[in-house]
Amino acid sequence: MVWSEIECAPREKIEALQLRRLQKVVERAYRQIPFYRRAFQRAGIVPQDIQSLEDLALLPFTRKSDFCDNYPFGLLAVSLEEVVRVHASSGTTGKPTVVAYTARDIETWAEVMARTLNCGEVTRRDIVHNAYGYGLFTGGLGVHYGAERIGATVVPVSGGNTQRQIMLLQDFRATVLCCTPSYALYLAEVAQEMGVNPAGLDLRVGFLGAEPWSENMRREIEERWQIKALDIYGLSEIIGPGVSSECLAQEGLHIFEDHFLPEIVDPDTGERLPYGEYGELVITTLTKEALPVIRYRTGDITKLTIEPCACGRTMVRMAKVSGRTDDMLIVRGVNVFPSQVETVLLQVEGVQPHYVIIVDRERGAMDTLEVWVEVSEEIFTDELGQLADLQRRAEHALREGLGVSARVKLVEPHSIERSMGKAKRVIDRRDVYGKGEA
Ligand code: DLL
Repeated sequence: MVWSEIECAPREKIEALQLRRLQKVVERAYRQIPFYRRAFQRAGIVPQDIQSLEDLALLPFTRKSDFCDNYPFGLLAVSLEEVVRVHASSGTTGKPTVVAYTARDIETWAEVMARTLNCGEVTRRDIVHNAYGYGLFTGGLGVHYGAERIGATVVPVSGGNTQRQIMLLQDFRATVLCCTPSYALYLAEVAQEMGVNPAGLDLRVGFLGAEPWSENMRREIEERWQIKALDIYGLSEIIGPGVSSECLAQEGLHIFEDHFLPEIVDPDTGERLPYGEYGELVITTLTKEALPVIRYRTGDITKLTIEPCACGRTMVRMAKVSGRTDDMLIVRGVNVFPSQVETVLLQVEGVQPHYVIIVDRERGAMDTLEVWVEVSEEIFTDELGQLADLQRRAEHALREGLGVSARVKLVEPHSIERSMGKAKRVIDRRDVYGKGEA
């Protein structure tokens, strides 16, 4: 059983609904948001030019940098009086990307998250262990409202305190696990260390996302926990989690297309690509009130298909995200731009602007972030106490600035390789996509 009839509707019906909604959202964006009005005018477009879904290609793109330029509330289509919630994720500069919701947007979000959980046949009899972070991150509250909408029992455990999470999983006998894939593996590892067999618990399905993960990692998680591990996708700018979800067929993620209109474009030229070709996912929101977004360049690489799915849903499916077009790293579900690391480091007195960022997946599970940075000559030749203090200050600044902890290794002046061209700032040792996979 699907959650909403529209998920299995004939394509013509879905597309007719999309066009009606698209015309409305374009009109609203033009009328209410000066940023869009200016962008449309530059492109020589008026809302009446949108007569078919293909006409979407006439509209200009929106990018993450547009959120930064209009920080914090410049892209809203409503007054703050109508906003009932804000969330935020990392931006390309020091400032976060701020997103906002009206009461109806929260309803829409609960609806698409209920559909997501329903894709794994979650019902009111289930107990949902929700280890996505609660707070400005959209993961925790997004899953929470969807699970409540279904009537399931939510355990709002959030991230961290891993041993306690294992105890709660045992005692409450949760049947559904929601967290990032790397945390799912780490949880399994900690359970084993505590002498608890993860496969012996009551979990049967996991909704894992917020970061890229490979089919190999899926196999590993499914085996250790003896669950079906489903991939869920979303991003704050569009709504949070709830943009698309795998069903139990595990053959791609159904995009909830009556709310989010997807396209695939060539990341270099912006040309639209046909079904089946890999490119950058671009999304237009069709129903968002507070923050309608037109042709958002997600930076995520995937492909679309409208082939029928075994589950009966007719909504377009996207392949597992296979990478990103920019240098954004995702560490334990938190977005981190190398430029942010630089901004933070350069505010710490005593370090030099020569650094590398090393991302790894320790003990096969949790992502770790390590920053190697050169120190000034004076400090280096000084006593050890000062170095230890500098390391602490740098680690503190990174944790505050990035929202995720990083280990700092202070290295000798001139020991980090200098670059002749584009500096290679990041060494990513996680093999997230799994070698040899499409
Ligand atoms: O990560 C929303 C979310 C929360 C999705 C919980 C799923 C579960 P942001 O913090 O704004 O929002 O980060 C969005 O994360 O553009 C992708 O690059 C990446 N991402 C999200 N889900 C997946 C996934 C949330 N399933 C950015 N596979 C997106 C690969 C993903 N990458």
